[in-house]
Amino acid sequence: MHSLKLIYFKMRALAEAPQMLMKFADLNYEYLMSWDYFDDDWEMVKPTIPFQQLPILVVDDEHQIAQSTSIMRFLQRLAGMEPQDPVVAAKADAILESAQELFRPLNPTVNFAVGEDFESKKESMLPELSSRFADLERALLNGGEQFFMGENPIACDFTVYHHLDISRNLDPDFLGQFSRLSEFVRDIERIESVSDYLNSRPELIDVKVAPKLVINGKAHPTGINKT
Ligand SMILES: N[C@@H](CCC(=O)N[C@@H](CS)C(=O)NCC(=O)O)C(=O)O
Repeated sequence: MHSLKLIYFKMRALAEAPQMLMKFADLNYEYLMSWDYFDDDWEMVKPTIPFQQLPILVVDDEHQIAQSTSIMRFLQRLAGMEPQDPVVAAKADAILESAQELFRPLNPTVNFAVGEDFESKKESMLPELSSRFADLERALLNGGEQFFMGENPIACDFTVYHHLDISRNLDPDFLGQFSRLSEFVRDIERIESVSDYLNSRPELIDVKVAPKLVINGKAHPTGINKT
């Protein structure tokens, strides 16, 4: 078994899907803030890691895997959840990449933007969000299964879930326009190991006012620095 350490910041963003997958697949891991793992400020750490951004997954205290979708594919392989048919695997990848493209500007806006800036970013991203959500809804309907690639969730499902979930912090009513996606979200949330994770993760509060994560009972401003 590999030792797994997921390194990230104080944000509800790219560390969600890998943690959901690891909980679902019962893979042991540690989640560490950048400053706790590297014992240094981000500006010192940044130039020393593969693509100068987080998350990274540190495997066996030796290998640093960068890029969220690479991390998801690696974890999926470790967990034996990877589709064996190359065509199915490629279609799953297309879902994964299409969901990952929702990251920006959705996640930074929810985690950091406030006031007028939040509202204007929200208004300008809604058409693009609407189009991509419609694509994902169609993929689910055409697949005719409970999850994107069958009766069990795999990497792409957790990545899609995260971006649908965080859209509710942008606009609580938006996801509801997509009934099949809403059903998908409920199905993911019904999985016990996943709901345990969702219910115990740091709460994201004061979105669009002064966003914070409540970690061990203390509210910390979202960000890349130790507080
Ligand atoms: N393509 C990367 C994007 C990673 C990314 O944008 N990371 C941000 C945090 S969400 C980051 O490291 N920001 C600090 C910086 O760029 O200096 C992925 O999918 O993992």
